[in-house]
Amino acid sequence: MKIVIVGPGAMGLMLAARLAMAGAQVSLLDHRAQRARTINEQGVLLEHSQGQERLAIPAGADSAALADADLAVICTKAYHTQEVARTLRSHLNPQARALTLQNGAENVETLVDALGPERVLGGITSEGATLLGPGKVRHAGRGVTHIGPARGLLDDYTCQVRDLLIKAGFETEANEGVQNLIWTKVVINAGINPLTAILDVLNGQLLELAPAREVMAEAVAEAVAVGKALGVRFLHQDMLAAVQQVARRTGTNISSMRQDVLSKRRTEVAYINGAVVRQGEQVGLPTPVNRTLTQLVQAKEAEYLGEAN
Ligand code: KPL
Repeated sequence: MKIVIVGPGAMGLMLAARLAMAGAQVSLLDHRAQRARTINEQGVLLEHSQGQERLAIPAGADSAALADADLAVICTKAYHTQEVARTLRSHLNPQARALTLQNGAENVETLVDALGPERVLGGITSEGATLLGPGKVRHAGRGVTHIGPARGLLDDYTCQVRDLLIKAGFETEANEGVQNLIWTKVVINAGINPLTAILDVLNGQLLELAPAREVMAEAVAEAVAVGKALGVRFLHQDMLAAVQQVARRTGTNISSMRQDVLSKRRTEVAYINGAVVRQGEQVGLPTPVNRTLTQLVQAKEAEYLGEAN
């Protein structure tokens, strides 16, 4: 299976490296040509608990690379999904499918609008990855990955992708009901990401701070209530315990939102806690804690991006 990973951020690089180490045919697609050239020249450097590997993984900025892919794995920020969906519609091989492993609540719908439900898989992962620089990533904490077809019923293709991820060393399950997966991850990110960005701490440190634990519990309770009102069946009965477990397992990781704030980049808060607020309004549930977390992260963003963002 020829795999094109769209977006060489922390997760994209870590996946590409692990897949390449397992012998998969993998390449990276970036919208920034200069960064793609750097990765092409220097390879991908993966740091992990046992040491480090440098892997030669082809990288480019030409969407034509999608024409002979069998699978496109989307790892870009959620605010790029519309643009990625348009690119996939124009360039992705018609036999190929797209798997989104992005953070955020609405990526599957955007890809389905562009490609149709039969060509889209959604997934979530709690693997921790920290971007160290262009083409450089640290695999900082093991997690679990779940994938499922947007159309609903499990099929051979989804099982093949699951087997590929397992071969690359990821604990992976294939599930039906992609919205259950996506909302499980939205709740995890809503509970961890903004607090780590606001307090400027590692994921694991949240559990050591009593006020952070309290706010996390409130944000999670609101997000779970909204998900349930939307008909979501969460992967875990006790979502707060699940969120705390992810914070523990990725304890030394810098959450993606904190990485964004530290690098003065736009964050995904509007697609995580902001999505909880929007969907809460749809189902008539108040979400004051998620609203406040969204506003606080956006206030930080405004300090470095300016009010216009
Ligand atoms: O998904 C993550 C993120 O940082 O975006 C977690 C699982 C919280 C790991 O840091």
